[in-house]
Amino acid sequence: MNSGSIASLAAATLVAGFAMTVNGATPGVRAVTVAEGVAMGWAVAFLPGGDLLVTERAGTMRRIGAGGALGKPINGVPAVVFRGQGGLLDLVLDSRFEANRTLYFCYSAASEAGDANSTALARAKLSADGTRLDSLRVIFQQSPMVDSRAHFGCRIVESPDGNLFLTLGDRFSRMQDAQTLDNHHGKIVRITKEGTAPADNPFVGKAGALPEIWSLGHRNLQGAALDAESRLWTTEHGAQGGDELNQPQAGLNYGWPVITHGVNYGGGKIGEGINKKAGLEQPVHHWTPSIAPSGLAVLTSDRYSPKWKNSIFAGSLKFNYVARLTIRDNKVASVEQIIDLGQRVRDVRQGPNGFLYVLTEAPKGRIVRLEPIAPGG
Ligand SMILES: [Ca+2]
Repeated sequence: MNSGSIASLAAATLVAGFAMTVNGATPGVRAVTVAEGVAMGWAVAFLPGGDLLVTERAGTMRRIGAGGALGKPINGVPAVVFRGQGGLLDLVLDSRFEANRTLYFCYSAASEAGDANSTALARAKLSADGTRLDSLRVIFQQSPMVDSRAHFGCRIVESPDGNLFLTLGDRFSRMQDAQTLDNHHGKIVRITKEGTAPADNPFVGKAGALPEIWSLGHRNLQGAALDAESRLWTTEHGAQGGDELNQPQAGLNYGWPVITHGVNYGGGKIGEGINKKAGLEQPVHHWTPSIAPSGLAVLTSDRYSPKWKNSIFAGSLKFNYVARLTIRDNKVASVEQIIDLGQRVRDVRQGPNGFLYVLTEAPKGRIVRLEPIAPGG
C-alpha cells in the first residue's frame, strides 16, 4: 500500500468517524491555525490556488501564502480613516476572479476637506504577481458623509445575479436616518459592479428615495452571507442587547431605532421603548444580552456533521466564540456556541475547500480552520 492510499484511507476513516456521531451529540471541532500575526484583521478572502488575502483595519491588505507567511502590504490601497471603528474593512473576490482578477473592498473614507467620512466601496484588480491593486475605482460612497467614528457597517456580498449587497451602519449619531430613504445610513444597498442601482431595486422611481437602497431600519451590520438558495442573511449590532439576525428582503423596514429588543447603554429605553410595531420586521433571531456579531457564513459543504449543513455561523466579538444557528421555517430552531477562540471573532467564512475559516481580531490575530474531531479521535 503506498502512502497515497494510506492518506485516502485515513481520510475515509475520519469521514466515517464523524458520520457515526453517538447519541445525536454534535461532534466537536478543533481550530487549526493557518496564520498568525494579523494586526486587527477584518476580512479574509480565498485566492485560487490556496493563498489568502486579509485586510487589516489600519489600512493594509496582505497575501498569506502556504505555511501561513504574511506577505508585505499590497500596494495601491487608498487612504482609510483609521479612527474608532473605521479603517480598511471588508474584502471579497469577484465570482469570476480567476478570469478578471477583480476584487471589491470597503473602508471608511474621508471627505475632501477631511471633516467627515463614510463607507466607500472600491473595485480593483489584483496584479498578476499579487503585489499591487490596479484599476482602482470607488464605485459607491455612502451618503451623506458625517463626522463619526462609529457604525460603518461594511460587509459585501455578491449575489448570483452579479449585483453587490453592501451593508451600511447608521453612523451612531444619525440613527433616525435609518427610517428615511433620502440617505444611506442604516441601510443595505444593492448595486451593480459599476456602482449603479439595478432597475429592479425596490425604491427605484420613488420620489425622494435613493435608488440603491434594498432595505432600511438597520443599525450596524457586520455580518452578511448568502444561503444555498441565494437568500441574503445579515447580523447587526443592537445597543445594549438586541443584536439581530435578519433575512433582509427588498423594500422592507427592519425597525431601528423605532423598535429594538435592546436598550441604551447603561439602561434607558430607546425611543418609545417598544420592540414590535406593525409594518416593521421582527428579526429572525435576537441576542439579548448582546454577543456583538461580526462575520457570517452559511455552511453549504459536507465537511462536517450532516446536522451542520445549512447552519448559519456567526462570530462573536464580545465572547470570542462562533455561534451555530439552525433555521427551520425561517425561524431559529437552535443556537449553540461551537468554539471559543480566546480572541474577538471578526470574520467567519466558508473556504473553497468547504471548511469554515475564522479570523480573530487582536494586535496579533489568527486565521484558523475549523476541522471536525472524530469521536474518540
Ligand atoms: Ca431590527
